[in-house]
Amino acid sequence: MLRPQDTSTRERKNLDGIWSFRLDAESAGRDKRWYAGPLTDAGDMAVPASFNDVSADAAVKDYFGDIWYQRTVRVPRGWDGQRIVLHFESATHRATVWVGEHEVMSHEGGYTPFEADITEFVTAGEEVLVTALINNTLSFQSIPPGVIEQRPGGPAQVYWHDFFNYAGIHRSVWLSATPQARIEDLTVVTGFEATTGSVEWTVEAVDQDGLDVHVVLRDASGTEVANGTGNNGTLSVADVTLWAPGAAYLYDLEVQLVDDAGTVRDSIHQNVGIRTVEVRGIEFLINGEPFQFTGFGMHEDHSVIGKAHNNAHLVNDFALLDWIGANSFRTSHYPYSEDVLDYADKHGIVVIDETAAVGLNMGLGGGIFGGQGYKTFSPETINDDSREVHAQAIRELIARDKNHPSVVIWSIANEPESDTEGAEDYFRPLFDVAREADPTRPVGFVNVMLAPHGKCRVSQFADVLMLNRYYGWYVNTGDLAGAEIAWTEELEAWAGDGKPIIITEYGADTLPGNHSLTPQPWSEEYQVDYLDMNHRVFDSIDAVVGEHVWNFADFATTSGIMRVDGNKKGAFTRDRRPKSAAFALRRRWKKDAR
Ligand code: GCB
Repeated sequence: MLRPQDTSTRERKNLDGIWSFRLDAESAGRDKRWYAGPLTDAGDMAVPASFNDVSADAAVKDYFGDIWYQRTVRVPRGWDGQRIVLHFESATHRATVWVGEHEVMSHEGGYTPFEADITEFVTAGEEVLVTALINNTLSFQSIPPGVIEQRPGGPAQVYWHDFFNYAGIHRSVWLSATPQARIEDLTVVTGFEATTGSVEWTVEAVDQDGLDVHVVLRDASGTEVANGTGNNGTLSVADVTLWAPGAAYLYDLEVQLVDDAGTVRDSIHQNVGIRTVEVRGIEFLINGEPFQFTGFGMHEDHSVIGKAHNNAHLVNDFALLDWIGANSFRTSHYPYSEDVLDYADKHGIVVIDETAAVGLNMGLGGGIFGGQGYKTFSPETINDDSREVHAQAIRELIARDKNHPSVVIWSIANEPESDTEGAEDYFRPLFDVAREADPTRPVGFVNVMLAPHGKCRVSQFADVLMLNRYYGWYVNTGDLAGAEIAWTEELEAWAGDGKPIIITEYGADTLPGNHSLTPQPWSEEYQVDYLDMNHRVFDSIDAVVGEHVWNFADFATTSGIMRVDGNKKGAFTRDRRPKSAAFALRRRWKKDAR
Protein backbone atom coordinates (compact mmCIF):
# COMPACT_ATOMS: atom_id res chain seq x y z
CA MET A 1 0.00 0.00 0.00
CA LEU A 2 1.30 3.42 -0.91
CA ARG A 3 0.49 6.50 1.12
CA PRO A 4 -1.74 8.91 -0.84
CA GLN A 5 0.37 11.47 -2.71
CA ASP A 6 -0.04 14.41 -5.06
CA THR A 7 1.82 13.68 -8.27
CA SER A 8 1.37 14.43 -11.94
CA THR A 9 -1.19 11.56 -12.08
CA ARG A 10 -2.56 11.44 -8.52
CA GLU A 11 -4.42 13.77 -6.21
CA ARG A 12 -5.56 13.65 -2.62
CA LYS A 13 -7.99 15.48 -0.41
CA ASN A 14 -7.52 15.71 3.34
CA LEU A 15 -10.52 14.79 5.52
CA ASP A 16 -9.18 16.12 8.83
CA GLY A 17 -11.41 18.50 10.75
CA ILE A 18 -14.37 18.20 13.04
CA TRP A 19 -16.35 14.98 12.69
CA SER A 20 -19.62 13.91 14.33
CA PHE A 21 -18.94 11.64 17.26
CA ARG A 22 -21.02 9.30 19.36
CA LEU A 23 -20.21 6.65 21.95
CA ASP A 24 -22.13 3.40 21.64
CA ALA A 25 -21.74 1.49 24.90
CA GLU A 26 -24.53 -0.94 23.95
CA SER A 27 -22.94 -1.70 20.55
CA ALA A 28 -26.33 -0.95 19.04
CA GLY A 29 -25.30 1.24 16.12
CA ARG A 30 -24.41 -1.49 13.67
CA ASP A 31 -27.80 -3.21 13.94
CA LYS A 32 -29.54 0.15 13.90
CA ARG A 33 -27.61 1.11 10.77
CA TRP A 34 -26.27 4.39 12.14
CA TYR A 35 -24.10 4.64 9.03
CA ALA A 36 -27.18 4.88 6.80
CA GLY A 37 -27.86 8.50 7.70
CA PRO A 38 -26.54 11.43 9.71
CA LEU A 39 -25.57 10.34 13.24
CA THR A 40 -28.21 11.45 15.71
CA ASP A 41 -27.45 12.64 19.27
CA ALA A 42 -23.87 13.20 18.15
CA GLY A 43 -21.24 15.54 19.55
CA ASP A 44 -18.12 16.95 17.91
CA MET A 45 -14.67 15.40 17.74
CA ALA A 46 -11.46 16.66 16.22
CA VAL A 47 -9.65 14.48 13.70
CA PRO A 48 -6.85 13.82 14.28
CA ALA A 49 -7.09 13.49 18.07
CA SER A 50 -7.47 10.94 20.80
CA PHE A 51 -11.06 11.43 21.93
CA ASN A 52 -10.24 10.86 25.60
CA ASP A 53 -9.07 14.27 26.79
CA VAL A 54 -10.93 16.48 24.33
CA SER A 55 -14.24 16.53 26.17
CA ALA A 56 -14.54 17.47 29.84
CA ASP A 57 -16.23 14.22 30.76
CA ALA A 58 -14.85 11.40 32.92
CA ALA A 59 -17.15 8.93 31.19
CA VAL A 60 -15.49 9.77 27.87
CA LYS A 61 -11.94 9.76 29.21
CA ASP A 62 -12.06 6.13 30.36
CA TYR A 63 -14.62 4.89 27.86
CA PHE A 64 -14.09 1.59 26.11
CA GLY A 65 -16.29 0.02 23.47
CA ASP A 66 -17.74 1.17 20.16
CA ILE A 67 -17.30 4.76 19.01
CA TRP A 68 -18.81 6.29 15.87
CA TYR A 69 -17.23 8.99 13.73
CA GLN A 70 -18.90 10.54 10.71
CA ARG A 71 -18.56 13.33 8.20
CA THR A 72 -19.63 14.18 4.69
CA VAL A 73 -17.13 14.80 1.94
CA ARG A 74 -17.61 16.12 -1.56
CA VAL A 75 -15.68 14.08 -4.08
CA PRO A 76 -13.68 16.53 -6.24
CA ARG A 77 -15.52 17.17 -9.49
CA GLY A 78 -12.42 16.50 -11.58
CA TRP A 79 -12.08 12.90 -10.37
CA ASP A 80 -14.50 11.32 -12.84
CA GLY A 81 -13.04 8.13 -14.32
CA GLN A 82 -10.34 7.89 -11.63
CA ARG A 83 -9.98 5.16 -9.06
CA ILE A 84 -11.07 6.71 -5.75
CA VAL A 85 -9.61 5.47 -2.48
CA LEU A 86 -10.48 6.17 1.14
CA HIS A 87 -7.36 5.93 3.30
CA PHE A 88 -6.97 6.03 7.10
CA GLU A 89 -3.41 6.48 8.36
CA SER A 90 -4.56 4.79 11.57
CA ALA A 91 -7.60 4.18 13.78
CA THR A 92 -7.03 2.90 17.30
CA HIS A 93 -7.46 -0.03 17.89
CA ARG A 94 -9.78 -1.28 15.10
CA ALA A 95 -12.28 0.11 12.67
CA THR A 96 -15.05 -0.71 10.23
CA VAL A 97 -15.85 1.93 7.63
CA TRP A 98 -18.94 2.65 5.53
CA VAL A 99 -19.29 4.92 2.53
CA GLY A 100 -22.94 5.75 2.31
CA GLU A 101 -24.64 2.47 3.20
CA HIS A 102 -21.80 0.32 1.91
CA GLU A 103 -19.38 -1.33 4.29
CA VAL A 104 -16.02 -0.88 2.58
CA MET A 105 -13.36 -2.13 5.00
CA SER A 106 -12.38 -3.35 8.45
CA HIS A 107 -8.95 -3.20 10.04
CA GLU A 108 -7.40 -4.59 13.21
CA GLY A 109 -4.52 -2.75 14.91
CA GLY A 110 -4.32 0.85 16.00
CA TYR A 111 -1.17 2.20 14.40
CA THR A 112 -0.96 1.18 10.75
CA PRO A 113 -2.85 2.39 7.68
CA PHE A 114 -5.73 0.80 5.78
CA GLU A 115 -7.68 1.77 2.70
CA ALA A 116 -10.44 0.73 0.31
CA ASP A 117 -11.31 1.37 -3.31
CA ILE A 118 -14.66 3.18 -3.07
CA THR A 119 -15.00 4.14 -6.75
CA GLU A 120 -18.26 2.26 -7.25
CA PHE A 121 -19.92 4.02 -4.29
CA VAL A 122 -19.17 7.64 -5.15
CA THR A 123 -19.72 10.17 -7.93
CA ALA A 124 -17.29 12.93 -8.78
CA GLY A 125 -18.69 16.28 -7.72
CA GLU A 126 -21.19 14.82 -5.23
CA GLU A 127 -21.25 14.50 -1.48
CA VAL A 128 -21.00 11.19 0.32
CA LEU A 129 -21.29 10.18 3.97
CA VAL A 130 -18.21 8.54 5.52
CA THR A 131 -18.83 6.67 8.78
CA ALA A 132 -16.21 4.89 10.89
CA LEU A 133 -17.04 2.56 13.74
CA ILE A 134 -13.95 2.55 15.94
CA ASN A 135 -13.50 0.12 18.81
CA ASN A 136 -10.84 0.61 21.47
CA THR A 137 -11.19 -2.46 23.67
CA LEU A 138 -8.16 -4.63 24.33
CA SER A 139 -8.32 -8.40 24.66
CA PHE A 140 -5.87 -11.27 24.80
CA GLN A 141 -6.18 -11.40 21.02
CA SER A 142 -5.33 -7.76 20.40
CA ILE A 143 -1.93 -6.10 20.04
CA PRO A 144 -1.41 -4.64 22.60
CA PRO A 145 -3.33 -7.08 24.79
CA GLY A 146 -5.72 -6.39 27.65
CA VAL A 147 -8.77 -7.90 29.28
CA ILE A 148 -12.15 -6.66 30.43
CA GLU A 149 -12.67 -7.68 34.04
CA GLN A 150 -16.11 -7.81 35.64
CA ARG A 151 -15.83 -5.90 38.88
CA PRO A 152 -18.37 -4.95 41.54
CA GLY A 153 -18.40 -1.39 40.21
CA GLY A 154 -18.89 -2.56 36.63
CA PRO A 155 -16.66 -3.81 33.83
CA ALA A 156 -13.11 -2.43 33.71
CA GLN A 157 -10.59 -2.44 30.87
CA VAL A 158 -7.31 -3.78 32.24
CA TYR A 159 -4.03 -3.68 30.32
CA TRP A 160 -0.39 -4.15 31.20
CA HIS A 161 1.38 -1.37 29.35
CA ASP A 162 2.46 1.81 31.06
CA PHE A 163 0.79 4.44 28.90
CA PHE A 164 -2.77 5.64 28.70
CA ASN A 165 -4.98 3.71 26.30
CA TYR A 166 -5.67 6.72 24.10
CA ALA A 167 -7.86 5.96 21.11
CA GLY A 168 -9.70 7.48 18.19
CA ILE A 169 -8.56 8.68 14.79
CA HIS A 170 -5.00 9.72 15.56
CA ARG A 171 -3.75 10.54 12.07
CA SER A 172 -4.99 11.96 8.81
CA VAL A 173 -7.78 10.52 6.70
CA TRP A 174 -7.54 10.97 2.94
CA LEU A 175 -9.61 10.64 -0.16
CA SER A 176 -7.36 10.06 -3.10
CA ALA A 177 -7.57 9.54 -6.82
CA THR A 178 -5.25 7.29 -8.79
CA PRO A 179 -5.38 6.00 -12.34
CA GLN A 180 -6.90 2.52 -12.76
CA ALA A 181 -3.63 1.20 -14.15
CA ARG A 182 -1.36 2.03 -11.30
CA ILE A 183 1.69 1.44 -9.19
CA GLU A 184 0.56 -0.44 -6.09
CA ASP A 185 3.78 -0.89 -4.13
CA LEU A 186 7.48 -0.13 -4.28
CA THR A 187 10.41 -1.63 -2.37
CA VAL A 188 13.81 -0.02 -2.41
CA VAL A 189 17.06 -1.53 -1.10
CA THR A 190 20.23 0.52 -1.18
CA GLY A 191 23.95 -0.13 -1.01
CA PHE A 192 27.30 1.25 -2.10
CA GLU A 193 30.75 0.18 -3.19
CA ALA A 194 33.48 2.83 -2.87
CA THR A 195 31.93 5.97 -4.41
CA THR A 196 29.17 4.20 -6.36
CA GLY A 197 25.75 3.79 -4.82
CA SER A 198 23.10 1.25 -5.76
CA VAL A 199 19.33 1.48 -5.61
CA GLU A 200 17.53 -1.80 -6.18
CA TRP A 201 13.84 -1.35 -6.93
CA THR A 202 10.85 -3.70 -7.08
CA VAL A 203 7.51 -2.40 -8.32
CA GLU A 204 4.11 -4.01 -8.04
CA ALA A 205 1.62 -2.68 -10.55
CA VAL A 206 -2.07 -3.31 -11.25
CA ASP A 207 -3.62 -3.42 -14.75
CA GLN A 208 -0.15 -2.99 -16.15
CA ASP A 209 -0.93 -4.61 -19.55
CA GLY A 210 1.01 -2.84 -22.25
CA LEU A 211 2.61 -0.37 -19.81
CA ASP A 212 6.28 -0.20 -18.91
CA VAL A 213 7.79 0.81 -15.60
CA HIS A 214 10.30 3.66 -15.86
CA VAL A 215 12.32 4.79 -12.87
CA VAL A 216 14.23 8.05 -12.60
CA LEU A 217 16.52 8.94 -9.73
CA ARG A 218 17.18 12.63 -9.09
CA ASP A 219 19.57 14.18 -6.62
CA ALA A 220 18.62 16.82 -4.08
CA SER A 221 19.00 19.57 -6.68
CA GLY A 222 16.57 17.81 -9.04
CA THR A 223 19.23 16.64 -11.49
CA GLU A 224 18.69 13.18 -12.94
CA VAL A 225 21.49 10.86 -11.88
CA ALA A 226 20.21 7.46 -13.05
CA ASN A 227 17.27 5.83 -14.77
CA GLY A 228 16.03 2.38 -15.63
CA THR A 229 13.10 0.33 -16.88
CA GLY A 230 11.29 -2.79 -15.72
CA ASN A 231 9.40 -3.89 -12.62
CA ASN A 232 12.69 -4.48 -10.91
CA GLY A 233 16.31 -3.72 -11.36
CA THR A 234 19.25 -1.87 -9.87
CA LEU A 235 20.32 1.70 -10.49
CA SER A 236 23.93 2.66 -10.19
CA VAL A 237 24.70 6.08 -8.71
CA ALA A 238 28.09 7.56 -9.47
CA ASP A 239 29.72 9.82 -6.85
CA VAL A 240 27.01 8.89 -4.40
CA THR A 241 26.15 11.08 -1.44
CA LEU A 242 25.21 8.70 1.35
CA TRP A 243 22.42 9.13 3.86
CA ALA A 244 24.14 9.13 7.24
CA PRO A 245 23.13 9.83 10.84
CA GLY A 246 23.26 13.59 11.35
CA ALA A 247 23.95 14.08 7.63
CA ALA A 248 20.79 13.15 5.79
CA TYR A 249 20.82 13.20 2.02
CA LEU A 250 17.76 12.17 0.05
CA TYR A 251 17.41 11.32 -3.59
CA ASP A 252 13.99 11.35 -5.24
CA LEU A 253 12.98 8.18 -7.04
CA GLU A 254 10.15 8.70 -9.49
CA VAL A 255 8.41 5.54 -10.67
CA GLN A 256 6.24 5.84 -13.78
CA LEU A 257 3.91 3.62 -15.76
CA VAL A 258 4.40 4.62 -19.38
CA ASP A 259 2.43 3.58 -22.49
CA ASP A 260 3.72 2.96 -26.04
CA ALA A 261 3.19 6.57 -27.01
CA GLY A 262 5.42 7.67 -24.12
CA THR A 263 2.53 9.06 -22.05
CA VAL A 264 3.04 8.79 -18.31
CA ARG A 265 -0.11 7.00 -17.04
CA ASP A 266 0.91 6.85 -13.38
CA SER A 267 3.70 8.45 -11.38
CA ILE A 268 4.77 8.21 -7.75
CA HIS A 269 7.71 9.62 -5.82
CA GLN A 270 9.79 8.04 -3.09
CA ASN A 271 12.53 9.61 -0.99
CA VAL A 272 15.59 7.40 -1.07
CA GLY A 273 18.49 7.56 1.36
CA ILE A 274 21.38 5.44 0.20
CA ARG A 275 22.90 3.71 3.20
CA THR A 276 23.72 0.29 4.61
CA VAL A 277 23.03 -1.27 7.99
CA GLU A 278 24.93 -4.25 9.33
CA VAL A 279 25.64 -6.07 12.57
CA ARG A 280 29.21 -7.34 12.72
CA GLY A 281 30.28 -9.01 15.96
CA ILE A 282 29.55 -6.51 18.72
CA GLU A 283 29.39 -3.60 16.30
CA PHE A 284 26.37 -1.91 14.79
CA LEU A 285 27.47 -0.45 11.47
CA ILE A 286 25.79 2.23 9.39
CA ASN A 287 27.60 2.70 6.08
CA GLY A 288 30.29 0.44 7.45
CA GLU A 289 31.03 2.82 10.34
CA PRO A 290 30.39 1.88 13.98
CA PHE A 291 27.31 3.73 15.19
CA GLN A 292 26.59 4.62 18.85
CA PHE A 293 22.93 5.33 19.53
CA THR A 294 22.20 8.30 21.78
CA GLY A 295 18.64 9.32 22.43
CA PHE A 296 15.38 8.19 23.92
CA GLY A 297 12.43 5.93 24.02
CA MET A 298 9.62 8.31 23.19
CA HIS A 299 5.82 8.40 23.08
CA GLU A 300 3.29 10.08 20.87
CA ASP A 301 1.75 11.91 23.80
CA HIS A 302 0.56 15.48 24.37
CA SER A 303 -2.02 17.20 26.49
CA VAL A 304 -5.50 17.53 24.96
CA ILE A 305 -4.69 15.67 21.71
CA GLY A 306 -3.33 12.52 23.38
CA LYS A 307 -1.72 10.35 20.70
CA ALA A 308 -2.72 12.44 17.72
CA HIS A 309 -0.09 13.47 15.24
CA ASN A 310 0.62 17.20 15.20
CA ASN A 311 3.24 18.88 13.03
CA ALA A 312 4.05 21.70 15.47
CA HIS A 313 4.87 19.12 18.14
CA LEU A 314 6.81 17.06 15.61
CA VAL A 315 9.05 19.96 14.64
CA ASN A 316 9.45 20.98 18.28
CA ASP A 317 10.35 17.46 19.46
CA PHE A 318 12.99 17.12 16.76
CA ALA A 319 14.38 20.55 17.67
CA LEU A 320 14.77 19.28 21.23
CA LEU A 321 16.42 16.07 20.02
CA ASP A 322 18.86 18.20 18.08
CA TRP A 323 19.45 20.55 21.03
CA ILE A 324 20.24 17.68 23.38
CA GLY A 325 22.46 15.78 20.94
CA ALA A 326 20.21 12.75 20.41
CA ASN A 327 20.99 10.94 17.16
CA SER A 328 18.21 8.36 17.44
CA PHE A 329 15.01 7.22 19.14
CA ARG A 330 12.77 4.18 19.48
CA THR A 331 9.12 4.34 18.49
CA SER A 332 8.19 2.92 21.88
CA HIS A 333 5.69 1.24 21.99
CA TYR A 334 3.92 1.31 18.58
CA PRO A 335 4.47 2.51 15.02
CA TYR A 336 4.47 6.32 14.95
CA SER A 337 2.90 8.55 12.34
CA GLU A 338 4.51 8.28 8.91
CA ASP A 339 5.17 12.02 9.14
CA VAL A 340 7.56 11.30 12.02
CA LEU A 341 9.54 8.83 9.92
CA ASP A 342 9.61 11.16 6.91
CA TYR A 343 10.98 13.86 9.19
CA ALA A 344 13.58 11.50 10.64
CA ASP A 345 14.65 10.62 7.08
CA LYS A 346 15.05 14.30 6.27
CA HIS A 347 16.95 15.16 9.43
CA GLY A 348 19.27 12.18 9.72
CA ILE A 349 17.77 10.81 12.93
CA VAL A 350 18.07 7.04 13.33
CA VAL A 351 14.97 5.05 14.33
CA ILE A 352 14.34 1.74 16.06
CA ASP A 353 10.86 0.93 14.76
CA GLU A 354 8.61 -1.00 17.14
CA THR A 355 5.31 -2.85 16.85
CA ALA A 356 2.51 -2.28 19.36
CA ALA A 357 3.30 -5.60 21.07
CA VAL A 358 3.71 -4.27 24.60
CA GLY A 359 2.32 -5.76 27.80
CA LEU A 360 2.67 -9.43 26.82
CA ASN A 361 3.92 -10.14 30.29
CA MET A 362 1.80 -11.08 33.27
CA GLY A 363 4.80 -10.57 35.55
CA LEU A 364 4.41 -6.82 35.37
CA GLY A 365 1.86 -4.16 34.58
CA GLY A 366 1.94 -0.39 34.42
CA GLY A 367 5.37 -0.07 36.00
CA ILE A 368 4.54 -2.53 38.77
CA PHE A 369 6.28 -5.85 39.18
CA GLY A 370 4.19 -8.74 40.41
CA GLY A 371 1.68 -11.26 39.17
CA GLN A 372 -1.26 -9.88 37.25
CA GLY A 373 -3.34 -13.02 37.91
CA TYR A 374 -3.01 -14.58 34.44
CA LYS A 375 -0.63 -16.92 32.65
CA THR A 376 0.97 -14.99 29.78
CA PHE A 377 0.98 -17.65 27.07
CA SER A 378 -1.85 -20.20 27.27
CA PRO A 379 -4.82 -21.32 25.17
CA GLU A 380 -7.06 -18.97 27.23
CA THR A 381 -4.78 -15.93 27.20
CA ILE A 382 -2.11 -14.98 24.63
CA ASN A 383 -2.44 -17.89 22.19
CA ASP A 384 -2.01 -18.89 18.55
CA ASP A 385 -4.67 -16.42 17.43
CA SER A 386 -2.85 -13.63 19.27
CA ARG A 387 0.36 -14.63 17.54
CA GLU A 388 -1.32 -14.36 14.15
CA VAL A 389 -2.50 -10.83 15.03
CA HIS A 390 1.04 -10.06 16.18
CA ALA A 391 2.51 -11.48 12.96
CA GLN A 392 0.16 -9.30 10.94
CA ALA A 393 1.23 -6.26 12.99
CA ILE A 394 4.87 -7.03 12.13
CA ARG A 395 4.05 -7.44 8.43
CA GLU A 396 2.09 -4.18 8.34
CA LEU A 397 4.83 -2.25 10.13
CA ILE A 398 7.48 -3.46 7.71
CA ALA A 399 5.26 -2.98 4.67
CA ARG A 400 4.66 0.61 5.73
CA ASP A 401 8.17 1.59 6.81
CA LYS A 402 10.52 -0.55 4.68
CA ASN A 403 11.68 2.34 2.49
CA HIS A 404 12.70 4.72 5.29
CA PRO A 405 16.48 5.08 5.51
CA SER A 406 16.11 6.26 9.11
CA VAL A 407 14.75 2.88 10.22
CA VAL A 408 17.65 0.58 11.11
CA ILE A 409 16.14 -2.06 13.45
CA TRP A 410 12.74 -3.76 13.74
CA SER A 411 11.71 -4.23 17.36
CA ILE A 412 8.98 -6.85 17.37
CA ALA A 413 7.94 -6.47 21.05
CA ASN A 414 8.62 -4.55 24.23
CA GLU A 415 9.29 -6.43 27.46
CA PRO A 416 7.32 -9.59 26.77
CA GLU A 417 7.66 -12.61 29.01
CA SER A 418 10.79 -14.19 27.55
CA ASP A 419 12.06 -16.69 30.12
CA THR A 420 9.61 -19.54 29.48
CA GLU A 421 9.18 -22.30 26.92
CA GLY A 422 5.84 -20.72 25.97
CA ALA A 423 7.66 -17.49 25.14
CA GLU A 424 10.28 -19.27 23.05
CA ASP A 425 7.58 -21.08 21.07
CA TYR A 426 5.58 -17.91 20.63
CA PHE A 427 8.46 -15.76 19.40
CA ARG A 428 10.53 -18.09 17.22
CA PRO A 429 8.16 -17.87 14.22
CA LEU A 430 7.67 -14.12 14.68
CA PHE A 431 11.36 -13.47 14.08
CA ASP A 432 10.98 -15.47 10.85
CA VAL A 433 8.00 -13.31 9.87
CA ALA A 434 10.08 -10.16 10.31
CA ARG A 435 13.10 -11.52 8.43
CA GLU A 436 10.94 -12.76 5.60
CA ALA A 437 9.30 -9.36 5.28
CA ASP A 438 12.67 -7.58 5.35
CA PRO A 439 15.90 -9.55 4.97
CA THR A 440 17.97 -6.34 5.07
CA ARG A 441 17.55 -4.99 8.60
CA PRO A 442 18.48 -6.45 11.99
CA VAL A 443 15.57 -7.74 14.07
CA GLY A 444 15.28 -7.69 17.84
CA PHE A 445 12.93 -7.36 20.76
CA VAL A 446 13.26 -5.44 24.01
CA ASN A 447 14.20 -7.58 27.00
CA VAL A 448 12.85 -7.00 30.51
CA MET A 449 14.71 -7.24 33.81
CA LEU A 450 12.59 -10.28 34.80
CA ALA A 451 14.43 -12.30 32.13
CA PRO A 452 18.10 -11.57 32.84
CA HIS A 453 21.07 -13.08 31.03
CA GLY A 454 20.99 -16.86 31.28
CA LYS A 455 17.23 -16.93 31.80
CA CYS A 456 16.02 -15.19 28.63
CA ARG A 457 15.05 -17.74 25.98
CA VAL A 458 14.14 -15.30 23.21
CA SER A 459 17.30 -13.18 22.85
CA GLN A 460 18.95 -16.12 21.02
CA PHE A 461 16.80 -15.13 17.99
CA ALA A 462 17.79 -11.45 18.02
CA ASP A 463 20.51 -9.79 15.95
CA VAL A 464 20.89 -6.99 18.49
CA LEU A 465 20.31 -7.18 22.24
CA MET A 466 17.99 -4.46 23.48
CA LEU A 467 17.77 -4.21 27.27
CA ASN A 468 15.53 -2.15 29.56
CA ARG A 469 17.03 -1.87 33.03
CA TYR A 470 16.20 0.19 36.08
CA TYR A 471 19.06 -0.49 38.52
CA GLY A 472 18.88 2.38 41.01
CA TRP A 473 15.16 2.87 40.42
CA TYR A 474 12.90 -0.20 40.58
CA VAL A 475 15.72 -2.19 42.18
CA ASN A 476 18.53 -0.80 44.39
CA THR A 477 16.25 2.21 44.80
CA GLY A 478 18.28 5.14 46.09
CA ASP A 479 21.41 2.96 46.26
CA LEU A 480 23.45 3.97 43.23
CA ALA A 481 26.64 2.30 44.49
CA GLY A 482 24.90 -1.06 44.83
CA ALA A 483 23.11 -0.50 41.54
CA GLU A 484 26.39 0.12 39.74
CA ILE A 485 27.85 -3.18 40.93
CA ALA A 486 24.75 -5.23 40.08
CA TRP A 487 24.25 -3.55 36.70
CA THR A 488 27.89 -3.99 35.66
CA GLU A 489 27.74 -7.65 36.57
CA GLU A 490 24.59 -8.28 34.51
CA LEU A 491 25.80 -6.30 31.52
CA GLU A 492 29.14 -8.12 31.47
CA ALA A 493 27.22 -11.38 31.22
CA TRP A 494 25.20 -10.11 28.24
CA ALA A 495 28.39 -8.83 26.60
CA GLY A 496 29.59 -12.44 26.59
CA ASP A 497 26.98 -13.22 23.92
CA GLY A 498 29.06 -11.34 21.37
CA LYS A 499 26.19 -9.21 20.02
CA PRO A 500 25.81 -5.44 20.09
CA ILE A 501 23.82 -4.21 23.07
CA ILE A 502 21.56 -1.18 23.10
CA ILE A 503 20.22 -0.05 26.45
CA THR A 504 16.73 0.81 25.25
CA GLU A 505 15.48 2.03 28.64
CA TYR A 506 17.04 3.38 31.83
CA GLY A 507 15.43 6.14 33.80
CA ALA A 508 14.20 7.56 37.08
CA ASP A 509 10.92 9.32 37.81
CA THR A 510 11.61 12.95 38.60
CA LEU A 511 9.32 15.66 39.82
CA PRO A 512 10.47 18.90 38.17
CA GLY A 513 11.43 21.49 40.76
CA ASN A 514 12.04 18.88 43.45
CA HIS A 515 15.63 19.47 44.60
CA SER A 516 17.75 17.68 47.14
CA LEU A 517 21.25 17.98 48.56
CA THR A 518 21.33 14.26 49.28
CA PRO A 519 20.59 11.60 46.65
CA GLN A 520 16.80 11.37 46.96
CA PRO A 521 14.80 9.50 44.34
CA TRP A 522 12.27 11.76 42.58
CA SER A 523 14.64 14.77 42.81
CA GLU A 524 16.23 16.38 39.76
CA GLU A 525 19.68 15.73 41.24
CA TYR A 526 18.98 12.03 41.66
CA GLN A 527 17.94 11.72 38.03
CA VAL A 528 21.28 13.26 37.00
CA ASP A 529 23.28 11.02 39.37
CA TYR A 530 21.32 8.00 38.20
CA LEU A 531 22.14 8.74 34.56
CA ASP A 532 25.82 9.35 35.41
CA MET A 533 26.01 5.97 37.13
CA ASN A 534 24.47 4.26 34.12
CA HIS A 535 26.87 6.00 31.77
CA ARG A 536 29.88 4.82 33.79
CA VAL A 537 28.58 1.27 33.43
CA PHE A 538 27.96 1.59 29.68
CA ASP A 539 31.35 3.20 29.06
CA SER A 540 33.07 0.25 30.71
CA ILE A 541 31.59 -2.32 28.30
CA ASP A 542 32.57 -2.37 24.62
CA ALA A 543 29.48 -4.25 23.46
CA VAL A 544 27.22 -1.37 24.52
CA VAL A 545 26.55 0.51 21.29
CA GLY A 546 23.65 2.64 22.43
CA GLU A 547 21.84 4.40 25.22
CA HIS A 548 18.20 5.44 25.03
CA VAL A 549 17.01 7.18 28.17
CA TRP A 550 13.47 6.46 29.33
CA ASN A 551 11.80 8.79 28.46
CA PHE A 552 12.18 11.82 26.23
CA ALA A 553 9.28 13.52 28.04
CA ASP A 554 6.80 12.82 30.83
CA PHE A 555 3.69 11.07 29.53
CA ALA A 556 0.18 10.04 30.50
CA THR A 557 -0.54 6.65 32.02
CA THR A 558 -3.48 5.07 33.81
CA SER A 559 -3.75 6.35 37.34
CA GLY A 560 -2.34 4.20 40.10
CA ILE A 561 -0.25 4.28 43.23
CA MET A 562 2.99 4.15 41.20
CA ARG A 563 2.12 7.09 38.95
CA VAL A 564 1.63 10.71 40.00
CA ASP A 565 -0.09 12.42 37.07
CA GLY A 566 1.58 10.00 34.69
CA ASN A 567 5.09 8.68 34.21
CA LYS A 568 7.68 11.28 35.22
CA LYS A 569 10.86 9.76 33.79
CA GLY A 570 11.10 12.41 31.09
CA ALA A 571 14.23 14.47 30.52
CA PHE A 572 11.61 17.05 29.54
CA THR A 573 8.24 17.63 31.16
CA ARG A 574 5.12 16.76 29.23
CA ASP A 575 5.02 20.34 27.96
CA ARG A 576 8.67 20.04 26.91
CA ARG A 577 10.44 22.08 29.58
CA PRO A 578 13.89 20.72 30.45
CA LYS A 579 14.67 19.07 33.76
CA SER A 580 18.27 19.20 35.06
CA ALA A 581 18.83 15.82 33.38
CA ALA A 582 18.26 17.39 29.97
CA PHE A 583 21.29 19.65 30.47
CA ALA A 584 23.35 16.75 31.80
CA LEU A 585 22.51 14.62 28.76
CA ARG A 586 23.36 17.50 26.48
CA ARG A 587 26.80 17.80 28.09
CA ARG A 588 27.42 14.10 27.42
CA TRP A 589 25.91 13.83 23.93
CA LYS A 590 26.86 17.19 22.54
CA LYS A 591 30.35 17.55 23.89
CA ASP A 592 31.08 20.66 21.85
CA ALA A 593 27.98 22.46 23.21
CA ARG A 594 28.34 24.85 26.12
C1 GCB B 1 9.38 -0.20 31.19
C2 GCB B 1 8.44 -0.12 30.04
C3 GCB B 1 7.91 1.29 29.84
C4 GCB B 1 7.57 1.90 31.19
C5 GCB B 1 8.84 1.98 32.01
C6 GCB B 1 8.61 2.56 33.41
O1 GCB B 1 10.17 -1.08 31.31
O2 GCB B 1 8.99 -0.59 28.85
O3 GCB B 1 6.78 1.24 29.01
O4 GCB B 1 6.98 3.16 31.08
O5 GCB B 1 9.36 0.69 32.19
O6 GCB B 1 8.76 3.76 33.58
O7 GCB B 1 8.23 1.80 34.30
